[in-house]
Amino acid sequence: MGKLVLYGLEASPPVRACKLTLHALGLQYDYKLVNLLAGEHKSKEYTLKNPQHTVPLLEDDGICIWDSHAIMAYLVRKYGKTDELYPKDYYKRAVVDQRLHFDSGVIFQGCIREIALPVFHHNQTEVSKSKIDGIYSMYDFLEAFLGTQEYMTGATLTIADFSYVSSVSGLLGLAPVQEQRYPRLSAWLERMEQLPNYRSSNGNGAQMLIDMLAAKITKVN
Ligand SMILES: N[C@@H](CCC(=O)N[C@@H](CS)C(=O)NCC(=O)O)C(=O)O
Repeated sequence: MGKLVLYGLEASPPVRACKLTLHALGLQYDYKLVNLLAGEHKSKEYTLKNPQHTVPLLEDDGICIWDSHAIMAYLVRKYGKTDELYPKDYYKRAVVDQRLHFDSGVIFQGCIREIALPVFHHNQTEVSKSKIDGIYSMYDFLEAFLGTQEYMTGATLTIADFSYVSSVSGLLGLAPVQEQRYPRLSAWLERMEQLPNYRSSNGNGAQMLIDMLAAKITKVN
């Protein structure tokens, strides 16, 4: 097995999704902190590894992979003892892939980045109500994706659940998931919180993001 290094910072949702995957697979790895607020991701050294200058970045024996969804899929394919977290079956994999694309395009880009970027990089202190409404529309989809199943793609846990819990858990300060309106989503969140290592892989970092947003945002209008 190669030497794995994960580059990231705790508050970042996609970094936490990779940490959940690494722990689920029982993989040892080194963790290198990249301080985005200090601009460390724009350094020459880092952009040589990841020209897109995002975290997470995974180094596996010298090869570099970035984007959490690509990293999680790679880890399961290469190191998983079974394919359960990222099934080989064409249809099951298509469902997981659909969920992952929804995370990239809607949950992370449309909800988290749209709010976090102006707040952390342009000192914006107000968030529009339409952005909060957008989060609730996204929750409506997640409630529908769950249907009567326990996990985001069916009866078993997959990397789609890691992706979604890392994203949604950081938004709970701005848009709490009310049990009455979202019974399936709120039960799923509780189920995910029972995962071994949940706190160290995701819960603590999600709370950091909630606190960082709360410290900056003074008004929703
Ligand atoms: N789709 C990417 C998103 C990665 C991303 O945008 N990460 C943020 C931190 S949460 C970042 O690195 N921002 C710095 C930048 O874009 O320069 C993934 O899943 O890895």
